[in-house]
Amino acid sequence: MRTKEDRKRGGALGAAAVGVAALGLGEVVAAARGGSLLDTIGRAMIDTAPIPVVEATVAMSGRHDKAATRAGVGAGVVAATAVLGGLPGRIRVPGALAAGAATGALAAGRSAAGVLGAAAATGVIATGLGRRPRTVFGALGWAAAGAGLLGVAELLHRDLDRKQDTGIRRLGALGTAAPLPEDGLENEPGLSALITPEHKMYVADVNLRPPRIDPDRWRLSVTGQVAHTLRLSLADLVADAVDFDAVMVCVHNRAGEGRAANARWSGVPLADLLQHAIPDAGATRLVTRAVDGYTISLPLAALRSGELPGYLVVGMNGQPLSPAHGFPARVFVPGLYGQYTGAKWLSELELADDTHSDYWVRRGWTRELLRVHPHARVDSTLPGREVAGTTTVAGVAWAPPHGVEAVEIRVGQEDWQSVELGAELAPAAWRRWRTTLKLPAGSHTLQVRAISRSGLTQDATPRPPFPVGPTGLHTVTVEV
Ligand SMILES: Nc1nc2c(c(=O)[nH]1)N[C@H]1C(S)=C(S)[C@@H](COP(=O)(O)O)O[C@H]1N2
Ligand SMILES: [Mo]
Repeated sequence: MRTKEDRKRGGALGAAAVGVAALGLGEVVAAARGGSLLDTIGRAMIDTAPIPVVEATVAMSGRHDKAATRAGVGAGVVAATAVLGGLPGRIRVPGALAAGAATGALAAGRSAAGVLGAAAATGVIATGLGRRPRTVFGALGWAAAGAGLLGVAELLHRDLDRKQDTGIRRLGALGTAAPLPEDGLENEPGLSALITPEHKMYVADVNLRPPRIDPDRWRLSVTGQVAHTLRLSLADLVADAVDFDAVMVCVHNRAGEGRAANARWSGVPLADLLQHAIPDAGATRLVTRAVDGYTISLPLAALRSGELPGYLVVGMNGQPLSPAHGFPARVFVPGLYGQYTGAKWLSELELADDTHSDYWVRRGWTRELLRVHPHARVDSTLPGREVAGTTTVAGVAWAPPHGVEAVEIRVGQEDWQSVELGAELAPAAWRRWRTTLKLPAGSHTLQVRAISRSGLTQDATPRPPFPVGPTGLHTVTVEV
């Protein structure tokens, strides 16, 4: 005999299964319009989460923050449906409609596809909770239908991604195929590549999926307080692009982490572009605005004087930008943290005055430009190949835009000693380094620090990314 408790439990399971089905239909409906219900809800959460929550999530989830957020949102929708299913019969459907309306309101202004997805999911929940599956088989049926629909949505996204990739590939390589640069530290096992391949570059942004942009229809407008409004096509920009080598670093990159990448970028110097537009006298900031609604603004005077060497970037490592890294164009100022360096997926450059406030500034980050702190990272500690009983330590260091003057290492509390540096690609690029130590048997703590050509020594005090960027030394332990 089924007890009341059993029925309740079975009911929650059935309601959760309805949640999976709702999510599935919501995702298919949104995907048919190029969007995603989950991603829209996730983005709304990212847009509104208090800074300590954002910081904790970034610190915990590392490179998988997007997958973790999406899974968390999906679990949340299913759990919320189970809770709705537990409500007394009379208020179950009104409750579902209210929750659906709230979700639709979150999605409105963010994604029309997300709103449609929310409406479809609400319809499934409102109907499903009325005639909720009462047997395990019934629940499995709803869950299986939901899983199938999620699979269909994924296929639709893959198809859109394939079309985007084809569009990008059609553009061909950028510039002449230059041979890969070398710095003399080739063949060092475990050491980062001098130029980070695109697929190994970290991805950091507020979206769960990169926006898709049709290169043929895309135009960059230069607007606001300017004498000449410009509308530029990708071909216009590619024609004026020059190559430069620089490291991009996320402000969340703590000592030793991998949220940094060194690339050969192609871009149009912003100083040149601004000369064509002729900013009004009252304009003080260049707002880089993206299709994801994100903005980062930069001080105009420093861009025009060259003190901030900014570029409108259209290529990375000889190829157009990839979708994840901002196709078709982004702004990059070597020496500023990613969060301050300019937007990916650019839609507009707007000349504005100081009343403009950026996405992360409105959220509590400083208005001051955050400059990349000098940093050295250990990539590998391996037995020396030339002399038995030695340890070879190798890594990368950066101090953009001035360059790395020296990298030093210390064993335990011993004196700092200099290491061998690879050839410098460019002052704004990262520089590889290597040294061979003779260490007695046992366990040793190694620390490294970078010294910039502008005279800054890497700050050893451990500090978290918020509010001015992390400091502290990369510390590793080796067993000999
Ligand atoms: N449009 C847009 N641009 C953006 C962001 C974003 O969320 N949206 N994130 C910024 C941050 S915080 C960083 S660290 C860099 C990361 O660039 P990458 O993903 O190519 O490494 O992009 C910046 N540009
Ligand atoms: Mo970042």
